[in-house]
Amino acid sequence: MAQWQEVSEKSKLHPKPVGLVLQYGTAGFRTNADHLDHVMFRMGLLATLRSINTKAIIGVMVTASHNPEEDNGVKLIDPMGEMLTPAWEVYATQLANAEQDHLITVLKDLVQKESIDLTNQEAEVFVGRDTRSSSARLSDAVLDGVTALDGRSKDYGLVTTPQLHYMVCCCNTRGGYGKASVEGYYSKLSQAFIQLTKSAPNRTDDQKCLLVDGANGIGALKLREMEPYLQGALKVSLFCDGTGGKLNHQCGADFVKVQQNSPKGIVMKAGERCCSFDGDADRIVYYYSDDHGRFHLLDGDKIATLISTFLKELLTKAGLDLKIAVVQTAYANGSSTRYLEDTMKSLSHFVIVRCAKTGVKHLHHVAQEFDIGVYFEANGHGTVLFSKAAEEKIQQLCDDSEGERQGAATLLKNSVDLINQTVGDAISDMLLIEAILAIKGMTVQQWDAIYTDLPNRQLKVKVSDRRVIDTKDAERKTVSPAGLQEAIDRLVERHQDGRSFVRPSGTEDVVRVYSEAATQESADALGHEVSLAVY
Ligand code: NG1
Ligand code: ZN
Repeated sequence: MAQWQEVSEKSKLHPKPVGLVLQYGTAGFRTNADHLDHVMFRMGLLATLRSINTKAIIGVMVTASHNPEEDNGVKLIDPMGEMLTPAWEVYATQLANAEQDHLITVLKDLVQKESIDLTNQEAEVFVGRDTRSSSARLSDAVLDGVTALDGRSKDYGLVTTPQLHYMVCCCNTRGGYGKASVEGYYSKLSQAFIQLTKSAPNRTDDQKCLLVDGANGIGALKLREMEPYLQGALKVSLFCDGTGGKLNHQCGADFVKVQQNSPKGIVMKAGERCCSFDGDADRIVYYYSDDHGRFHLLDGDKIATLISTFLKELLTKAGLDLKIAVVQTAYANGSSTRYLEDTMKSLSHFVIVRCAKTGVKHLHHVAQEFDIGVYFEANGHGTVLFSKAAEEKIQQLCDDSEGERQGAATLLKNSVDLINQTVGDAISDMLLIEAILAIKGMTVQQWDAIYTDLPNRQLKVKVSDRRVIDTKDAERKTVSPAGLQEAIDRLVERHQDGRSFVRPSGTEDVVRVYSEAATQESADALGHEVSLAVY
């Protein structure tokens, strides 16, 4: 078939380095940008086949999120704006690793296995990219892949990852989710935010100010673009906006979370609200400095607690009997889980708490089981999902009720509109948090005081082959190598409130070690001891 010939010819322009093996990890492929040209071309091919297979638009985002500027990566987006289905991750890995002269065979196998009819089938792929210097040429390689299989493509250029997820969802729902343009995204979110914060009339200008660390990346660019749409309802003071510093270097959500410190060079006044995005703006963490200059982090767990409490209170006021769950990972601070499971129950704010494997695709999947699923990784990656039935009930109550019930239903409706349900979104999450704080008249300190985090530590250990570590129970326990779990158990026992687990990273060639305990010294010691047991 002529088509295969063309693919074969074009693929020679994007040659695979012989012997290079990459895995579709926690969030797609990620490595040094110099090794990714062939992967991008092939992901263009894969997205085109997926588009034919699902009869829908598929997204390809070129980004390596919080990794250093020198790295790059690619994330694929399925029809409803969710992450690529795991079965196709396997194809993605096979395609990325096929040696040059084997590529067509692997493609034909895929076409046969998925019964894809290549004749007269329309395919469309949306492509977006972050601000890395390598992203433009790599997204061109994706577009080449789409063209090689006669697919149509739309290049959205510089967008945040969640913006591209939004575009894919909007188009595949024929506008049901919003208008598929960055302007459509800004308008939808801004309108919802303005409506929500109208319910907080006593909010002062001081409370409207927020310091935002844009990680020197795409989030900074896009937030600046969005500002006029917010019509002064939120005043943003943007730093690490890409004009001076390097992407993710000593700034951004990952730096702040892992270092448990503010971005380098930022001056924070006591009590001032600050937040950091990551390199593709799908993560956010908040923080502030207290009167003694001590740094306080409000991570994904604190965000999930704030949002779920807010939604639960509104459901109670609206008299809506909807099941709400909070989905966390093993990295969730023990205090947050205890608060959600015990304290909220004692306050009659019952929420279901579940633990999923690391990676938002796993949390997203679990959250879909409930009427309302609030999911966040501790690192600040997360969102809220509403079932169709839940959205309909909320809408109906807005139309049919009055007084306090209608007020609560309207706030719920505006929250639904403000939330990017396709994936974690730093801009959307930031606006939701700002609206909740305004409506509740809450300072960042009061939010922080909901519960006190257990001191914790995250470490990385380099081993020769991280895949020898296998885990179970949502990664909270190891099953191999033999004896490791017993060793961890013995170490944990020696520390008050101790908890620790290890797992192979899906984005870096390391084993991650997490530890928490009653004091920072104890959490650090436990982390160190467990690292030695892994090594
Ligand atoms: P890995 O490298 O698999 O731990 C990291 C984050 C994940 C997720 C992905 C994708 C931690 C401990 N892990 O995964 O939560 O966000 O990157 O960006 O933060
Ligand atoms: Zn990210």
